[in-house]
Amino acid sequence: MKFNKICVLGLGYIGLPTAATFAAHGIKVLGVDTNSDIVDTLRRGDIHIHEPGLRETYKTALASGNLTVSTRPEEADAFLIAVPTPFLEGRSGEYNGQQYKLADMRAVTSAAEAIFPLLRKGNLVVLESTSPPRTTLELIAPILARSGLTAGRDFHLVYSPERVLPGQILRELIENARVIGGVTSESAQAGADLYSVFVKGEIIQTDATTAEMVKLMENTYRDVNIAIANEFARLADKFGVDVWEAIRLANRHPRVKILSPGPGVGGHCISVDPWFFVETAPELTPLIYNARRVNDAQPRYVLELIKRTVGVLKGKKIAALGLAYKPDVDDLRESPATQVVHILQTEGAQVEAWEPFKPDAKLPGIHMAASLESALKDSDAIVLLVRHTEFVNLKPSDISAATKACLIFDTVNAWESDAWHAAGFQVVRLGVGK
Ligand code: SAJ
Repeated sequence: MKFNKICVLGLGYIGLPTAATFAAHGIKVLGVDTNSDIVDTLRRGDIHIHEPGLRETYKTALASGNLTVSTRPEEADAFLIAVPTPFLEGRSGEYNGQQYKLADMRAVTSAAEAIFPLLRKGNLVVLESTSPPRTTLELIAPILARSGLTAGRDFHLVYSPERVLPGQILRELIENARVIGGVTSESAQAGADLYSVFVKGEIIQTDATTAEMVKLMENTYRDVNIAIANEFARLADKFGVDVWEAIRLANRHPRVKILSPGPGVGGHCISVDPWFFVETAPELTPLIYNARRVNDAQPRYVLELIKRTVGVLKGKKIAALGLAYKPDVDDLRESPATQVVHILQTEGAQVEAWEPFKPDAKLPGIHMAASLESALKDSDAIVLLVRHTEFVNLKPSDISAATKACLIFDTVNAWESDAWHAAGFQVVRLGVGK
């Protein structure tokens, strides 16, 4: 199938790079976002999100004349839905007395409702947003049927998950394998034709519900594996073992690959997606549910670790290094580091936070320092929360002049304890009971 014009609904972390990449590959793209501030920013040639290389790709796409942006969709050969599916605020489900979170599918529903009046025979519609299993068949297809056309017979309908890693989106968009799940094999083929415009990785065709499960399985697998690493850290604390050393040795086994413990699991993918399984089948998902609980409890475990050494936190000044949800990104949303800061403050500590990737961030209730030095000034203790490369590279001499603190809590195994001990610091590492 040939595509002259496509319409991408949702210009966020996935939709914008996808729209820009299609346009840079010669396809006419209308990018649509219901937020007029975002559309205004993009029309000015600016971008509203930080992702390495995106500004350049977006500028190239604009300059080519292939990319335009609007708050409303138009007729096109293909429609891509890349809108957010966050948690539903203020409501949860319950199974056997245990609460679980629910997906907010309103943006997906609105996008499908915006498409159906424009739908023509032979069109392709792709859902990319992470969604609970059977969303394509049971939510999207019925809405699009209001056009009078039937998915799989009159138009093609596909679920194709994005699987790109924030920080490397533009490269992974092109190089990763792409799963295309069609409601029919002809739909899957139409989806494969579309993505083959720029995807260099393998394009694998399957059915829509399998593709939905694949996406959720990938992130759930990672979440469960991080949960077990976090439990190993707690066990190592209890048994006087260094979990990082134990993991390194266990990973010498040819079939073992334990991930890293830390202050918790953040971002808007791994800490969210497993709930989509729990929501649709709570009776089948005790492991997935409990892994989420373990990872969500990890910021509190960090607090306990700190309290064990410091005792009462009231009035203590703490420098928190790193607020991003993971290393070397500027994304602070759903970050376990910010949760640790909030919990420390609830216990009465005065926290100065330093985030080198977003020094100007304004987070409610968090005091952002203007520099590393000002975060460290007058601090009684330092807590390292994100393994940013520039933190890993810090040497004791880089900070000893700036602080009177000699107590360091390293939650991400960034610092070689011996060197810091030699410089007069006491280092308490997460998962090191020794
Ligand atoms: N984390 C650990 N220990 C680890 C690895 C990660 O505590 O060993 C933490 C991180 O610090 C972070 C969280 O987990 O807080 C998630 O980080 P991540 O790098 O594992 O994943 P994301 O959320 O940035 O991106 C994931 C990726 N999925 C997988 O690796 C299976 C990405 O490929 C997906 O496209 C993305 O979710 C998504 O959009 O779903």
